[in-house]
Amino acid sequence: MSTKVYISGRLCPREEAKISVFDHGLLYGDGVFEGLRSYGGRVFRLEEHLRRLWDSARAISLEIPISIHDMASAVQQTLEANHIQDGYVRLIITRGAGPLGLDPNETADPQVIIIADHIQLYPREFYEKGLEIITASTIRNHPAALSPSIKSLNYLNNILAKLEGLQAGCVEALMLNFKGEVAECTGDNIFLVRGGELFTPPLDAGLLDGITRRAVIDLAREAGMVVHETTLAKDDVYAADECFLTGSAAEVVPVIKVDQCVIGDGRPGPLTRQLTSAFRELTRKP
Ligand code: PXG
Repeated sequence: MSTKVYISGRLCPREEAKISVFDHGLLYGDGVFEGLRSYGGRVFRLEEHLRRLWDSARAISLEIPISIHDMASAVQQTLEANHIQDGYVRLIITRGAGPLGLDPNETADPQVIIIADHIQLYPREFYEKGLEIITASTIRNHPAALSPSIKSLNYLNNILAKLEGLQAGCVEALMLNFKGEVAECTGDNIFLVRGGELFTPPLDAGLLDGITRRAVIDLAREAGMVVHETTLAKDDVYAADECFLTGSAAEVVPVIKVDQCVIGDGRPGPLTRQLTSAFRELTRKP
C-alpha cells in the first residue's frame, strides 16, 4: 500500500505529492517545519508542536493557510490513512510559488505538507552504550542572523555541523554559539549531570526550545532533581559526570564521549537511565 501524503488540503499517494520548482521553500529555504512523534496512534505534545510551528511562521511573517484546529485533524488523518501507530510526522509549510527573486510578497499559495512515516531510531546499541560526539567548528546560527528558536527550512548550519560529526564517525555533533558557549546538538538538546544535579543551556544561549527538553526538565523536577538552565562551556561538558541528548526522534540518548574526553566512567549514568525510562513511560502512557 502506497504512503499517503497530505498536500493541498487532501491526502494523495506519495508519487503524486509534488510542489512547484518555483516554491520559495525550495528556492530559498523560505518556510518552517516541525517533527513530531506518535505513540500508540496519538501524537506526543501535539499542541506544543503546533504552537511552535505557528510561532516559527509568525517570526518569518508567513501566514499558515489553515487553522490550528484543522492542522491537528489533518495530522491525525494522515497518521490514520497510513495506519501508523508509532511513528514520525513531519509538518512543512512553504512560502509557496512565485517569480524568481526573494520577495515573499510576490508568492501565492503557501503549501501545507504532512508526511507520516515509520520512525528511524538510532540503533539500540546507542541507547545501551551511549554516543560518542564531537564539537563542530560550525557554530549555531547567530541570533541576529536567524533566531535558533525558529524551526525554518534553513538547516544548513546544522547540516554542516552534522557533516563534521559524520566525518569523525559520530552521528551527532555539539554546536557552540557565537560566544563559544554550549548551545545544543544538530537535532537534539543537551543536558549534563554534575554532583547529582542537571544542567542545560538556557534558551538565550541560542537553541531550539525543544519539546523533549521541556518534558525532561519537568520529569526531572517531579523526581526531585535540581535542574539549572545555565550558561555552559565546553569544559563543563568534558567535566560532567553524565551527559545526554533529547529530541523528538532520539527521545533521551546517553553520551559517553565528547571530543577526546570520556564522560564519567564511559557508561550511561544513573540519572540518564532514570530519565530515559521516565520519558519512555510518559510517552507510552495510555
Ligand atoms: N535542536 C534542534 C536544532 C532541533 O532541530 C531539537 C533540538 C529537539 O527538539 P524537540 O522539540 O524535537 O525535542 C531539534 C528537533 C529529524 C529531525 O528528522 C529532528 C529535529 C530536527 C530536524 C530533523 O530527526 N529535531
